[in-house]
Amino acid sequence: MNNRPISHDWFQRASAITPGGVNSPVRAFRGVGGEPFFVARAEGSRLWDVDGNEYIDYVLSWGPMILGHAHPEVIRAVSEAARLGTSYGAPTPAEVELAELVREFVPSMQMLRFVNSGTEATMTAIRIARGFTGRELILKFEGCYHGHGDSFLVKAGSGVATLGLPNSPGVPTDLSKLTLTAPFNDVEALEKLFAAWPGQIAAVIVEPVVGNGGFIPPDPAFLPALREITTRDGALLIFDEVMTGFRVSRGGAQERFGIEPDLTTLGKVIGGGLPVGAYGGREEIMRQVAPVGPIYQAGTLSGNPLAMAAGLTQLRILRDTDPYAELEARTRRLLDGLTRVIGDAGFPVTGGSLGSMWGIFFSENPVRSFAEAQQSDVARFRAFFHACLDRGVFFAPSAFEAGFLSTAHGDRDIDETLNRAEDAVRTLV
Ligand code: HOZ
Repeated sequence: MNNRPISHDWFQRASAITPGGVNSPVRAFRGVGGEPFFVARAEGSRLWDVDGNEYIDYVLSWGPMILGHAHPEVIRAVSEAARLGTSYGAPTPAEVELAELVREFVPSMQMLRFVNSGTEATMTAIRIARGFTGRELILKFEGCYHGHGDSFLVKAGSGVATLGLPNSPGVPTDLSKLTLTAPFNDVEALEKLFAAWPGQIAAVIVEPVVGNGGFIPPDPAFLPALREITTRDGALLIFDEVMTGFRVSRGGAQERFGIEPDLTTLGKVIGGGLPVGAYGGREEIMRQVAPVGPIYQAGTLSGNPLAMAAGLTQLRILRDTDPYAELEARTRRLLDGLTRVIGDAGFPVTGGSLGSMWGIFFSENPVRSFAEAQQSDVARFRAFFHACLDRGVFFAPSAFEAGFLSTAHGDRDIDETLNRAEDAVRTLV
């Protein structure tokens, strides 16, 4: 904290007016101890705090900044849009253009609608699944986080896991009874739940690659089994691609693994750093949404012109430059380097990456489920996090969050990160 006195003052002031001093729990650093730094500005791969410290940023606003911070073309598009007005509450061409572009990337989203966050997208997706199937149960996986909607705060990941809160007070018991849970990557448990509740599960919702319980990839058989079981039973399959969308490949996890879900939820990247989410899927399902169908969802700021401008620009750049092979290779280099540096120092470590999403656990064995993630050495992660932060490398402040990489992260960033991590790891016991 010594080198962040101004952040400390802001944190004191923030804590007096906002719970935990932050507007989203994981940011408070409770998962790693200490106090968060307050950001002054960001550019490319770097962040600067109000004390003037510089960090190589692997949080990237928790995913959306795939082109790095303050990309000049995105900033120009947002500035130009702002001059034309910041919100109309009436349709604009940019909404149509962005929707068409999203569908080009993710063709299973035959129709889609924009909302303001991933949470709104997932809340709506299960409402649609329930309305479409006439069933009430939903099934999610332990450690997966689908935003803070009531139905999802059951054995959830992200901040819920970071703070060790199994469930949240305020969620009606009768509602949480409608949420069934199974361990990620456990097909047998899934089969058992479908056998116990035949024809009653409206949807299975999944992070196809878990990012909110730390980075946990699916076993090769897992997603195909999900598709097969849901189709057989008449339940919908919802891929929550808020983290994986435009990240693990151009068309998200569904493209990477060749599985077509019925509904998809997106967020983060499609807003280029402004608040946007989207849900969409098969046309016959989406035509149930008001005003065409009876399932209601609405939002004054949905399709906000600034967010559409940022999203359109970011996605157009991704389409035109196709940086995916390079991003993936560089992310792999970072991951291999980190696991080598930590392993060479004698600490058990495991990790993985897909596209530009990655993660490590201080664990002897590969991590396939949230229960296994919880068995990793969280105390050592905390020490590593702080040692890296003190050396100007910002990893997610929780053992249960994925990391990201942007096109602005060059080899120099990776080299610097690995040198600093090597130095940081020497401080661990
Ligand atoms: N739940 C988010 C990451 N999985 C954290 C959001 C934030 O603090 O901004």
